[in-house]
Amino acid sequence: PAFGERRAKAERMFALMDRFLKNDPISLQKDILNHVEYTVARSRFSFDDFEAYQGLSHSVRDRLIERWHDTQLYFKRKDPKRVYFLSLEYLMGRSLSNSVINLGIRDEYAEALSQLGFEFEVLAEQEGDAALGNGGLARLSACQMDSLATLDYPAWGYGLRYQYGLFRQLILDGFQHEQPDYWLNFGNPWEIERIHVTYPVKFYGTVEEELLNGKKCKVWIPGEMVEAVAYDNPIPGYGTRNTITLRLWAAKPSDQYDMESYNTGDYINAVVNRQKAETISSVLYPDDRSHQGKELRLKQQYFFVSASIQDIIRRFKDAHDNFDEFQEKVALQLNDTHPSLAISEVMRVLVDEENLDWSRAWGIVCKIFSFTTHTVLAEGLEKIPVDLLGSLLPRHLEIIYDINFNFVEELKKRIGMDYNRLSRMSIVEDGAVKSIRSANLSIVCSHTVNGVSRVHFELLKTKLFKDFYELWPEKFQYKTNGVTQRRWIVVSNPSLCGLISKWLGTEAWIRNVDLLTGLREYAANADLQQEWKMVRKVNKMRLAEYIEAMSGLKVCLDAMFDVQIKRIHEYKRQLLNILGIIHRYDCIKSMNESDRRKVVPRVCITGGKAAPGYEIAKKIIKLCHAVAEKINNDNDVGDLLKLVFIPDYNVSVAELVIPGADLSQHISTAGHEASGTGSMKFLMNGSLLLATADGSTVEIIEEIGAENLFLFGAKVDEVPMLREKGTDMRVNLQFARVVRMIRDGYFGFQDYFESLCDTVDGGSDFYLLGSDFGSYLEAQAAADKAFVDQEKWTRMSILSTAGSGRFSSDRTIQDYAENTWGIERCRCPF
Ligand code: B1N
Repeated sequence: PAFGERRAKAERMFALMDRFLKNDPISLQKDILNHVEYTVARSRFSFDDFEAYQGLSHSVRDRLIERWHDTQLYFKRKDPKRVYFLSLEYLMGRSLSNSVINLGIRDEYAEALSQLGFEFEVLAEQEGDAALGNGGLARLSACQMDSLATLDYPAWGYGLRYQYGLFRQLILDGFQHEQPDYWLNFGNPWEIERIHVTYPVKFYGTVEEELLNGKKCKVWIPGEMVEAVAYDNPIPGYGTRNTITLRLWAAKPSDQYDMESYNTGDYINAVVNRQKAETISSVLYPDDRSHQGKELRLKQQYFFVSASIQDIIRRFKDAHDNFDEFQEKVALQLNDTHPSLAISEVMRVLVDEENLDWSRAWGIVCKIFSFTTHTVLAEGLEKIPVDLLGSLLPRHLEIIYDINFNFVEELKKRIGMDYNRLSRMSIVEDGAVKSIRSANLSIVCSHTVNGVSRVHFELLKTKLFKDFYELWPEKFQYKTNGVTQRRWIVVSNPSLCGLISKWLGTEAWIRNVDLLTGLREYAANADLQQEWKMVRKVNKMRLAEYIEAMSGLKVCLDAMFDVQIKRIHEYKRQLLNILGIIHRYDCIKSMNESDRRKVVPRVCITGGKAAPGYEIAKKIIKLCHAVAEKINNDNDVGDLLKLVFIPDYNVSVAELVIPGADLSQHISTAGHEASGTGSMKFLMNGSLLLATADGSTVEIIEEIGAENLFLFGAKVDEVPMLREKGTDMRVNLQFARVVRMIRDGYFGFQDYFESLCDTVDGGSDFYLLGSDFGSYLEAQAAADKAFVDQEKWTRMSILSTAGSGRFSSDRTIQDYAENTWGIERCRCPF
């Protein structure tokens, strides 16, 4: 009865609270000014753009909170199966525009602001860029959160609230310098601090055996304890009231633990030591590939996993009094192996704290975890040194050993005493440094393992996880990545968004992106083509203004804007791009006047961060600047060729650059890019792709047709043979010549570039720049030729956007929901 009453009261409250905040321009103005006066504490009669942005974002925050509360209450009442997405990285970028668009009140805000004498876009520019991640993997998490909310799935994201996001890239004299990104300095209106949602997280110590009710059990006596505090970031869906939670954990000193040290009299040192707890969530690791077995990184992983698992189990226990239904209510998604300690943590909690039998706990674990791998090469897989794990998490190491023991015993029954295979598949690697193979742990304990594109899936089956695939073929799937059209068209390219809606006669594609195929029938329509070109021109203008403001370089709008922006990696072959540019320069220099008139002018735009310790990547950045210096100051070349490096590439920069690209490059050595998601954003925005048959490009070709992009280079299965063969510089004369120009000091810094040239010269060209160079130049020439025929180019551009629907994260998420997590939509009705 008490429950019935509470519920009746809650329903009455709901009726009262419905649309509590009004969204007409007058109400919005009042709220903004209220926040300026009372939250920001500036006079409502005198405030600048940044303060206006603060007032504005707090008024948006209020509206987010209202829907978020309603959604969370609704989920609680319905108690559906939930998915918990565990990721160590999220690249959210800015939130303001995205939020008001998803809330459906962008125009109301714009009007309210203009009456106050402000422009929405100008205020939106005031926001910093939330960069709690490195690159593709982290932006994928952010896109998937948007889709989970929009598709009404009952989902939670969990991660770490780093105080320092990805470093800021400063370019001095062409060299990259890293600066700390203390992003919280200016306040963060998009998070809600939950001072009462905290959990203790334990480290170090010993494991002891105790008798409990005549039963032997293990007790972990930890040596250190810190507190995890929740910060909730509401994620609004588009065209729905649903607003889900991205819960990020921050480390704080624990009150319970170190009372002792206060009694020793050394008060100051005791406080200083306490404060060290916060270092756990202080800084994001900026290397997106190399795993260095660092203790702090392992601590970060366990810290966020432990807090999340405690939170998930607490939520489950609020509504259930035993674990029978756990697997019907909980799905846990591992975003790569970074959160794989969640597996041993769930086992530990169920066995040691909830007193379940090992076999019952194991039965549950095997039904709740699924694992996405983003890795292509065996060397890229994460390993945890056993010594490190044993000292930091002694009980977890035991549990992992037990899991492995059972697994290997089972395996012996299935495959016999094939020692090589047994040792390859073991979770424990007995090498020079004994270590835990996180991927093997994740595969053994997950019901589903997926790659992120079809090509990637093939590589998993035949190479990376061949042994496991042969054992459990039914476990393996692929879910081709996707990106959200809300962020990558609606927010970042409003003019294209309007144009698409006009020609489709509906805005429904923003929730149902398959409708974009409707553009195909107008691809050759002269009116659409005209408008399409206008929109593209406006976006190029925006980009050109940015380039000029940043570097002083004036670029010509009629030139082809050719863009490659992404993290700098040898396998992504930014060097191939630069060598191609040198070749183009060299050709122009040797041309006579009449030939020059036939050259299609280009503005080559590159950008991206190099991991701080990645020397070769840093040299690529310097080379790009050295070549730009030479070309851009050569009056003889003028507007025929320009090269720009855009510093500090991040999500907000991407939103500006991508809509302005005519051509974009995705030119990794085949078999190295698990998926690639940048290409999808360019595709949506009508940029043509110049690409290798790697990652998701292979599927893009199927959607838009090979005739609508510029494909080149070796295929995945040709790579090993070509590597064997090596590049013969005596045959490959064009390639030899451009490398020689660098070696000879044509761009200065001769000694500095030597080791960079060594990576592609002669026998050591691992990423096959030499063998792909010829076909790369041909593809570039084909792009030039197509660009001259603007009618053809525009048709290809329209067909690119029209064929981009399959690469929406909405499609990816629906596939995960139906085929991996087994969850259903739960739409808040208010
Ligand atoms: O994940 C993206 C893919 O589209 C890219 O092809 C892939 O390279 C990228 C360790 C990574 N793989 N591995 C990482 C990130 C951070 C880190 O600490 C590895 N990122 C990718 C999305 O599927």
